[in-house]
Amino acid sequence: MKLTIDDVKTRFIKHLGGEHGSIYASPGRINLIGEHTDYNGGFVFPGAVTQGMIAEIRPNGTRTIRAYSIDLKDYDEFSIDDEKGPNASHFRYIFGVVREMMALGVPVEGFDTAFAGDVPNGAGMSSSAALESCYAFAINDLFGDNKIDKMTLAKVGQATEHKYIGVNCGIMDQFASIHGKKGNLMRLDCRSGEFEYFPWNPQGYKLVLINSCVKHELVGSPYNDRRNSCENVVKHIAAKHPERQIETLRDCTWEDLEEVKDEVGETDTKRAKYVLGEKDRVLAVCDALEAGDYEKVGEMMYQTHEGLSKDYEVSCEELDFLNEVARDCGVTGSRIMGGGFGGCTINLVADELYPNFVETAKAKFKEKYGKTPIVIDVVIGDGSRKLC
Ligand code: GAF
Repeated sequence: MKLTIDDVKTRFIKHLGGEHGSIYASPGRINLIGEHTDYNGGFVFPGAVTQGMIAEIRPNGTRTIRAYSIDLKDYDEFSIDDEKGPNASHFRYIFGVVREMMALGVPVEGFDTAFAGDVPNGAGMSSSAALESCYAFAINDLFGDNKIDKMTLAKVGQATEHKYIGVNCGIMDQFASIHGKKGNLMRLDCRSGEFEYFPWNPQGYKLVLINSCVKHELVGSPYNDRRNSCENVVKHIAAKHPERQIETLRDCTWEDLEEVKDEVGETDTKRAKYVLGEKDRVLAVCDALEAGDYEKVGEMMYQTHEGLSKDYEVSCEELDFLNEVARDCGVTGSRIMGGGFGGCTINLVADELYPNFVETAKAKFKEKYGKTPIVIDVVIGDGSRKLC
């Protein structure tokens, strides 16, 4: 369903009554390369998309939140002072953001809200970050005089995932949702927080997502295990080199890994191996983009897929299949996008190969798995903003 502001406004009055509030939007994201590098202090290369979350919000001064999810047709009311919060995750995201903003000193006084989104759920396009970022941005505007900077707002969303949802994610998704800029990807150094915009206007190529519709769900998934593996490797390397300031895999070398591989075991070694490779690939992709070398960009994307599938083990049969189909169709680059365990592949495809690729991917996938994957053309859009 393509979401319109009018849909949200109509439902807001229907379910919450009274006068209109203000309307805010925040997008989902794609990521060209740099997967599972954010919590390892590395680089990521995301961009916001035009799909996102829209919320209407009206302060109510009652220290409660009255919230209606338009997509799920679900309503709840909860106090902002009761630490427990609501049970349903779609409301917990809002509650977590409110609590984190209050902890930063923002005088939230309660509000009525209705929200809806068109980021496909479970596609690895960060629908939850879109929701968190939308409320963090809106609360800063409505209650906080916009005093909180954007990176801190992104961290509010991340802390919500950690403390209220149980996913120990990195900063990429919330960063991209808040900072997105139409027509631009962003290279973020997750250690320093520095980033730069890269205009994304590849001549002769398109970016397209093929959604396997295998539900990607990071809550309760082995996502946190992957992070623990990386941190375990870092702990062992740091113990051997107290003279160096080793905090994440960003600070570690291939030689360091070689030194601890027997101590940490085969699984953790494989996880770290993927991360060290990915760290270099993001930088290689940036150089290649500057040189207009899309073949190189694509080669790196295939390498990432290989690493995510064989070493990081966050792929699934359907995503590996889509990656193979892309290769067979001559697609320049293809890989799993996002956390993994389902969701989409992201594909860099030459214009002239695009029609054949999407038709072949749909047909072959249907033949093998009995359902048609969803094709999503990537359009890079703006980050969090007030609509009216
Ligand atoms: C998920 C997480 F939320 C991000 O922080 C990131 O780690 C990503 O998986 C993998 O790159 O989207």
